[in-house]
Amino acid sequence: MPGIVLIGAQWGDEGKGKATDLIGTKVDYVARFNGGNNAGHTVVVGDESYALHLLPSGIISPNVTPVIGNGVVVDPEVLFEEIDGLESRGVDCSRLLVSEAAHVIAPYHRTLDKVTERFLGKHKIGTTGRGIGPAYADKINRVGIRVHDLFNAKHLRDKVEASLHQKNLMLVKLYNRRAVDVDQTTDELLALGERLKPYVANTSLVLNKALDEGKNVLFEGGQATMLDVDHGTYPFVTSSNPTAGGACTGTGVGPTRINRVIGVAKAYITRVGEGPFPTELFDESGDWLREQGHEYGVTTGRPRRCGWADTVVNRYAARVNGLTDIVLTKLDVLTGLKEIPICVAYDVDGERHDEMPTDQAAFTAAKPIYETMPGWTEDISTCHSFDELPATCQAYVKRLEELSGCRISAIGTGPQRDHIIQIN
Ligand code: 2SA
Ligand code: GDP
Ligand code: MG
Repeated sequence: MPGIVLIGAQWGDEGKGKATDLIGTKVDYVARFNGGNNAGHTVVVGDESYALHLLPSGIISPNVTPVIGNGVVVDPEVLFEEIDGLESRGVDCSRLLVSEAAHVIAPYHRTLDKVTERFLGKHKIGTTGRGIGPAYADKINRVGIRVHDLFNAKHLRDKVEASLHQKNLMLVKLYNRRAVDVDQTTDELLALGERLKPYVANTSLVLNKALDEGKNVLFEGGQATMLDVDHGTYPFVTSSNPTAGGACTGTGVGPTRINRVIGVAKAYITRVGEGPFPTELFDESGDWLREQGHEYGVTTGRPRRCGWADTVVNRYAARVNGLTDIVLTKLDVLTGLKEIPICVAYDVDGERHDEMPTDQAAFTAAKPIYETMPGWTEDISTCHSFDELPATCQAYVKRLEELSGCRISAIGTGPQRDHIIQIN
């Protein structure tokens, strides 16, 4: 292997949790490199279903060391809740390592996230309200709090004061709210730091050493390509880099250590939050996909917007991430459809676009150009090889592969861990 990046190829919720968990049994380290507890990864093991937010999916596999990299924003309160929840179900979380350089989500980031969305009104992003954007904004503005700041009271107070100076002016003068108290916030963060301390490590060093020793490291992305702050549908994006490059900056590992980049793509497509979505279905087909696929947010419970497969998005994801292969998930959800449309290109004001328009106005105006494939009715969850799939189902996968410009190496045929077909 030994360095594998696994990312979302679309707008998220492609089933990365399941894909990571599957590969996780063969790897030594699983490192999250971006985002925070805005993510929601579902891992189903036997009768147990785990909804993970901040913890890497590898936490479920006992032989894996889970790592939270420097590119992640960590809300310590949420982290402890998640650890406590898992430990009460018998999952050992003591192996967890958290980067000392990761930025911290403080309570005021959560407040600002919600207040900003309210004030944006019809221009809102549809965030998860977890404080992600404000925490990354502080990082870029150089007024963020990093994990290692939590261990030095004097130093932390200075940082909190610097971070709150402008925010308090804004909260009081603009939003008519009370100022956040510097001393109280410092004390709360110090207490959280105390509990966090045993997990904290120089994770860049740990991961590089592991790679030097020939260990296998899986770099797990949260959210997805189309939500990337640089490559996604800006401004309707998250505030981090979920694309493959983020794996390097978000963990402190160089690009020469990466051997494989897996993109997880659904056999159709979903989006949660605001923003353009060319193949979105507003009719009963969209409702049907949502119900068949249980398309509701793992973090917020919001219904996900649903649409037909968009291979312009898949091709774009293959390009900007340098995908080596695609894991195609939720193919079983399409069972029962007579015909299945696939978006092959866009029509933007009468002009055909085979590639993703970089101009957001053009993308917002994009109308899907479809070709239609015949569907299948057989239950595919019991199929264990590609050849066992119904012929029309095989043809659908082959056509998606061809149009996406990237090999499909595995297919998800149901929510369970073993509902997967590996293709050699
Ligand atoms: P944020 O909170 O600042 O990151 O929101 C910015 C945009 O990013 C989208 N986003 C997501 N999209 C899909 N899935 C996500 N995780 C949860 C899940 C979402 C949920 O697994 O279901 O439960 O609602 C996720 N996280 C962020 C978000 O919708 C905004 O469009
Ligand atoms: P993530 O954010 O990419 O990890 O995905 P989520 O966990 O938010 O959403 C994916 C959902 O699809 C979860 O409920 C998974 O259990 C489920 N899932 C994953 N793969 C498959 C599959 O092949 N078929 C079906 N039916 N469900 C799947
Ligand atoms: Mg999710």
